[in-house]
Amino acid sequence: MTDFKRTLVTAALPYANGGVHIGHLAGVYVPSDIYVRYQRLKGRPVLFVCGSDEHGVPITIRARREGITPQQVVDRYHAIIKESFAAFGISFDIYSRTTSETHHRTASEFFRTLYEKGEFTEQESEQYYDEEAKTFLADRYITGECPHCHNPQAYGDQCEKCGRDLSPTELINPKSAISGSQPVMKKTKHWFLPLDRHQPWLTKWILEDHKEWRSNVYGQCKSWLDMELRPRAVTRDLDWGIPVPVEGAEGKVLYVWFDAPIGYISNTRELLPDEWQTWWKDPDTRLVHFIGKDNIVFHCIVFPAMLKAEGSYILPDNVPANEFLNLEDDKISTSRGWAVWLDEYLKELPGRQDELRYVLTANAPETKDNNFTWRDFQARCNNELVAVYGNFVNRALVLTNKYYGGEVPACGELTEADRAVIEEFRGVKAEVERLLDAFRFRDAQKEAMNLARIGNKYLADSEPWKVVKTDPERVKTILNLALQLVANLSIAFEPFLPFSSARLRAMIGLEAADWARLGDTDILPAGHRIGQPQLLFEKIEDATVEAQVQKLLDMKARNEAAAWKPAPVKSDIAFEDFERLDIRTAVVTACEKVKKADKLLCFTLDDGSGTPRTIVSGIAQHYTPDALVGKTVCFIANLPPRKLRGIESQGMILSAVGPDGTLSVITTEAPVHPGSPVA
Ligand code: B3M
Ligand code: ZN
Repeated sequence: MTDFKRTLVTAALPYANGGVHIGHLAGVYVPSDIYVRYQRLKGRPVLFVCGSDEHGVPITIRARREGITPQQVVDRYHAIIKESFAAFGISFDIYSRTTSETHHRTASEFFRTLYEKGEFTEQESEQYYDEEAKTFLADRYITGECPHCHNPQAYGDQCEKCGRDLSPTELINPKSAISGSQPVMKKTKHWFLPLDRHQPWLTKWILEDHKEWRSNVYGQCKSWLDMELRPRAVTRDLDWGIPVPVEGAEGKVLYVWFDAPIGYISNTRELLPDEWQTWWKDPDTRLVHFIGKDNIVFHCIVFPAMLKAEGSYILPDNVPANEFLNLEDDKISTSRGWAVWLDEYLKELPGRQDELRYVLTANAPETKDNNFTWRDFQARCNNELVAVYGNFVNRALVLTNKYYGGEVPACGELTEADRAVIEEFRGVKAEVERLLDAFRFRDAQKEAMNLARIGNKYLADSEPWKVVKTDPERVKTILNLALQLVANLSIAFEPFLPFSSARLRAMIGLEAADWARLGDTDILPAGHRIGQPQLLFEKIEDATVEAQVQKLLDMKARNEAAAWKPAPVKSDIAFEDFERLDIRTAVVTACEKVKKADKLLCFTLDDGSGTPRTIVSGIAQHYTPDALVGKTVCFIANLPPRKLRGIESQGMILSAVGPDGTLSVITTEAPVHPGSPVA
């Protein structure tokens, strides 16, 4: 690691068709920010580039849906995203965007270079074309019946009902989502990056030269390479994107995943117009891509193949991709609204950025998916940040103000216990650095938190508030050491918790976070004056957490209601068939759970015949036994009796399926005689 002259860090370019949520922060942006802050603190030359990814079909779909232009969509979200990152202290050196002029120029030049070097193959294929709208249709713009589950609203790339991946030609009765017309197949030419040609060197470069990559990254690359790489289209028939800069490519744009990674280069070029090539072409640069696991193939196989084909660029040295973060045990989903959006978090929990940075790092999905719950967020804030870190700092500063008017007391004779504590916290620096250099941010933060645990224990064991009565000189040494520990904490936590670290340094009158001083026991000299202590962290109250959980549940219910579509109507039946059905009402006179059957209830009904009727129904998860007693229900009377768990059931009680699968029995709007026919 140390034989590079500089480190170029990129963070995945977020799509500008929505905000950023805690999954993005946990997966990419907090880890990359920790890493870059640490490099800067070590005095190592480092550049941190990112920007909005503003092309691609999802953006055009949102634009159509909202009746605005794609540019208006990306302008809105580029601003929201940029502001959210700044508010969370994600310290990019540049946050630009792929609709910038510099990016269009850089991506076009990049494509032309590969084109002129013959690095592309050209292939003609057939694609659905909308003759009314006069445009080729991207997969997402074609809808039709899913061949597997017959969902009438499946998309050309996927059926969201059964989850199957589809190709447009598999859809039954395909329709254009633009004009609604039946699309036709039309020939079209595209350019391909022949990844198969790059298979030999990619295999060696990854599987032999980069065994040190994280196991989840290495494993995914290996499975792609084992499947034999195939040519990948780098152009699309779309009107939103970077026009393909060659003759005969009218109406075509660069595929978004071709242009987006070049965004890292153009952002660097925008930041350093004269030096960007040193950062991207000098082998003394170490290139590190921070991404989520869904982007591994683009950053470890496709983009390196592009860079290699162009010929003058360096290749990534490491790609520490994180796995996914779930939210309250469910996948984060922007379409279902199941997410904690940064801009909303900032409004609802103002000034709590470090708490979220801390918890997302403590739970970081570094090698496997992990889960965020608001209860765990509250527990970690209250039991770790407040009760350990904040409490230690507060006690050290309060006692120093109380006994010495805020002046750091001189350190006297050290006891064995003092030396042991100094030994312990001197070891923290090397361990934090080893872990950060290995991209192990969870463990590194835990190690930094150890400093606070050491401090807390030191004060609890040495009890200066008691010793002051009998040996005031001793207390000076205790508090001097405690204050050195506090100063060390304000430096050690700088990469992880920049906001509270700055606040703490202001409280103790420490100018800057000088990483070289980490581990020292003379950072605050005797006589140095500290300020008045304020609480470094405030407790997270139950009400705050309950409100956030309720907000998620409300959002989920709203989205499910909005997304709900009735099943297609079954094929017609003859009226006579309907007349053969004997549906009538009855009053529930008794109900009990069926033993050893958690879904079944056994109803006794008065159906007006004078003989009680027994019906077993699978609604025990939706009704308690006594909930329907006395109520009118509708049932099918002329089904043959059937034995369920040894009980003869004479009919079927009718119910409808509610929003989240709950069942609701069918009843009458006004009282009727039991046994009244339902028509
Ligand atoms: N825009 C983000 C994603 O797939 C994608 C990353 C581009 S990085 C060059 O969620
Ligand atoms: Zn389906």
